[in-house]
Amino acid sequence: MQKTIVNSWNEWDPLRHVIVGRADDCHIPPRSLRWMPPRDVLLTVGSEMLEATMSYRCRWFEYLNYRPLMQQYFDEDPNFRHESAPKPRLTDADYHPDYLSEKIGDAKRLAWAAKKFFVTTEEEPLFDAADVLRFGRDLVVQHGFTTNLKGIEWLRRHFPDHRVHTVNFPGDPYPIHIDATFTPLRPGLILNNPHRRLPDDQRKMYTDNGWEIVDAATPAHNTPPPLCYSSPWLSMNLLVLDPKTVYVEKSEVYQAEQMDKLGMEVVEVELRDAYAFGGGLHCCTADVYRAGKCEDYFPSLSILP
Ligand code: DAV
Repeated sequence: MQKTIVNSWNEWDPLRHVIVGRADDCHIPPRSLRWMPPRDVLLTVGSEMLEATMSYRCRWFEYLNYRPLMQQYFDEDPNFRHESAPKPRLTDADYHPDYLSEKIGDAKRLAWAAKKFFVTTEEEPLFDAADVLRFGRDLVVQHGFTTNLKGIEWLRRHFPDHRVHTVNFPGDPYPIHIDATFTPLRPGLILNNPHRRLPDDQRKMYTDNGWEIVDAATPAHNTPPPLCYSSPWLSMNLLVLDPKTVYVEKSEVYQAEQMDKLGMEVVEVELRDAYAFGGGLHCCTADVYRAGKCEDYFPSLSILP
């Protein structure tokens, strides 16, 4: 068998090797170490795989699931770098008390999100890997419930050759992970959740470099399936196979239609019954190898003023 090579710099280059999460032995609520979405834990940047700090207490041990694979990649790929972000203490000081109380309505939540007042505090660096999107030299990170500003600062210091950008999507009352909100499809094209639009003052790097941000199609469902904690916008939690081909969940007919109109070949995958285990096609996978190298998709940022 061919030896593993770890190399992936963005969300769209031709995918050759991917980790696919399994829901075997899962319990809701979680009772054991097994949980599904590898995307939430593992951040692949070039030949490095970085284990995120995570910010939910119940996910503190999740990295252990992937250690056998990490060991295998370490043995097989002489360039592979296995990294782990400092494990957080996750004491009460990490969370605003009563933030998630059911007495707080959506209007208040939206006002809090607009003010960037989230459930997590700035006690220590926190991030989930699924809050990060990779665009070659640029990393785009959502500041929200699962990633705080110290977490983003930690990433900036950890990846000194990258530009790290903080983004917010004020329309989201529960900003957890960027991958049902902002989905790059290929160089120059990003889907954005129309209920969570990127604010105008954060669009400059995209418009200056010829990137188009289009509204994603409406999900085919009004509600998530039973026991699923994500929103119906898992419709846009796509997995790009290469800049012309995309995996779309089989029941998400409007999303598939939009992909077709945008010139992408659609491959349907039935996954909705697994949403309860942590998410859609992007969530339940983690890149190991995509053909291609680190490129600069935002050259205007390199020009000094
Ligand atoms: O819209 O509920 C789900 C993202 C899961 N990784 C949402 C975000």
